[in-house]
Amino acid sequence: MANKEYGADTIKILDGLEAVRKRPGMYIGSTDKRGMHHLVWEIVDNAIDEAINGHGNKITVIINKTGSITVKDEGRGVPTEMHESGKSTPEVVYTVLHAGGKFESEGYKVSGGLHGVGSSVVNALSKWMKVTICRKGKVYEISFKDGGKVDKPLKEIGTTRSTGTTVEFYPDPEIFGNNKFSYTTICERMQESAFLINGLTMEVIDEEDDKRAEFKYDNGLVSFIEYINENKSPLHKVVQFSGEKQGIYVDIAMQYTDTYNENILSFVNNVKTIDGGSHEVGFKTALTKVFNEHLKSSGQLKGKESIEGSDTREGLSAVISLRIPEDILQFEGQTKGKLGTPQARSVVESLVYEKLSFFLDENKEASSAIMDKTIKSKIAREAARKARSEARAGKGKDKKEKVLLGKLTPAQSKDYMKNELFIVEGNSAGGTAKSGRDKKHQAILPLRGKIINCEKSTVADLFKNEEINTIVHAINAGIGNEFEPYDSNYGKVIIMTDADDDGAHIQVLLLTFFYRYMRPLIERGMLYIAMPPLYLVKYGKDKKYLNTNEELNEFKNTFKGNYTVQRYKGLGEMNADQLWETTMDPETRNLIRVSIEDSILAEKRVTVLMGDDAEIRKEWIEENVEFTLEDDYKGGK
Ligand code: 0R9
Repeated sequence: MANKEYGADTIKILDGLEAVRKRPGMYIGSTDKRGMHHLVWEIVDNAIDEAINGHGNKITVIINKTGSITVKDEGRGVPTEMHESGKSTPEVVYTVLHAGGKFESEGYKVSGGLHGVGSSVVNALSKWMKVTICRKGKVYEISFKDGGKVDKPLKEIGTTRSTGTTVEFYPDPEIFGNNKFSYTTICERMQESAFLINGLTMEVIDEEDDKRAEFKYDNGLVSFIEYINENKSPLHKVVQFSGEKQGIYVDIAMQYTDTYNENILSFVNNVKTIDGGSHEVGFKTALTKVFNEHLKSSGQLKGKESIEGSDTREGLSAVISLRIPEDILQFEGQTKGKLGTPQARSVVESLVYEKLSFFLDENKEASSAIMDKTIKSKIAREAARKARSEARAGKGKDKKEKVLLGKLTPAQSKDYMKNELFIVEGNSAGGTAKSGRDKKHQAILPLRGKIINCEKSTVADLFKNEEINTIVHAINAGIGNEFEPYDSNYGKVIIMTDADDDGAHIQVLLLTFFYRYMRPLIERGMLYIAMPPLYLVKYGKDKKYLNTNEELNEFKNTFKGNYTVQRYKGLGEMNADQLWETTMDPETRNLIRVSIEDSILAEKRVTVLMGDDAEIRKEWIEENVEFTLEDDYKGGK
């Protein structure tokens, strides 16, 4: 770059890109793995816009071996003409902040909205970027380096019969460290987009792990619901309706199954609204209203009887997809995952009210199955409420204290987010953990009885389960729809079980519970699994804890001299000091943070593995689980 002279315009542009590099969080939310994937969504969204506008119906994403990523569309190609500034249009699009808007024709920007920050932001945060454009019979290329500086200006490099734009970029390691792109995360997002945009083919290729997936659906949201409910038993065919009011276009599909949980997914301009918002409120309000009216007119509800919203959503899977013009688009919340636009509420509410009432009147069989389920939910909910209030009224003590008395050993600090709750398998390990812990910040809750499989239980059964009740009261942040992770008594909830089959079983039951009833705890990264070591090896006066069979093999292969190996089967085999040192001390322990990488897949897994249908479970295990002998490493068969 030596001696290169910049004009005033160029300096302004570089200042703009530099501002992005100084404060990436302002543009893409964060510089972790999630932020790095935002770069991909940004470029993919531009490709989707072109497809929605009717140009090209296939988008390909390639995770390259080198760590760069390629996004390719088959649209018209970014215009290559000279811009009035004397630069080529692609140079402007990829270096000027918010340049896209200046070229936009009306209604251009259809996808995005959540981020929608522009391709230049991706360029600013990349070590290098290369854009290849096939347009009007010719191939053009332009490349950038070091956060958006032009490396080679736009140049015609050949001829072609195809059209489209290909963007390849390498996120700057100075900003994103050595984070890697996740095939699963990208697949989830591409599959979602394929569901939301009829006929669009989304291809994902992982060159590093030699994996490939293609998603294309011709029945839009109906296909989406069929996919979500694949392993469940539906009560009726998928209901789908769409309509437009006040410039807001609404598309909804829904179906009830014989399960107990609700699964509502919502999207705005093809981006998931993870925290819901006005559209979901409108949907739920309409559901409650329609169901109450329907049940009153059929005589299933009498006088002042009514059902609550939650009754109408037991076993419901629904996808709500909105297109909202940019000028009235508002997002709220810490991660901007909640739709604010107030009109969305009334538009969705009136549409759902009208169409769902019609559907229920016209489809007697489906409506009676759905209404029966709702009434059952109401009865179960009232029974649970009664049981709870009787338990409370019976004894003088405050309910929460009573439930926790003699079970929870609390932490002393009132700095809740710094506190940790260890849910420990068994009383004896609980006792060891109690003496080994850091009293200030660590609380211990030993589990005595069995945890209920909440995938096979109603909410009412759940409240009758003492262990679950204790956990709910200890965390003290509500449950189900009312769960609020920021009210939690603990910043970390840590499941600590033995490293054996029973321990794994308890883990799965607890994870199912947290997934179904305290999911935001997982989404906010507050749920962990403790990893007690598997082995203690002693040599001379020294000792070492080993966490896996691989570590043990490595030790055996490299250590010269005498040693003994002790296999820990249970937490109870360790004394308090050992448990602290290996599993509880924040300085030395290993924790696994529980996360949901692919939420739809997670939903399906929980249904298959924890649900009623043993046949599907057997099939899944046969297809997906590799059986190995635990003691294989001994090689002593
Ligand atoms: C692989 C990722 N794809 C893109 O980023 C992409 C942007 C883009 C595009 C147009 C077509 N395809 C695209 N792919 C386009 C073309 C025309 C008009 N508008 C958009 C046209 O042929 O007239 N553009 C997005 C912004 C712009 N082009 C520009 F106009 F600002 F340059």
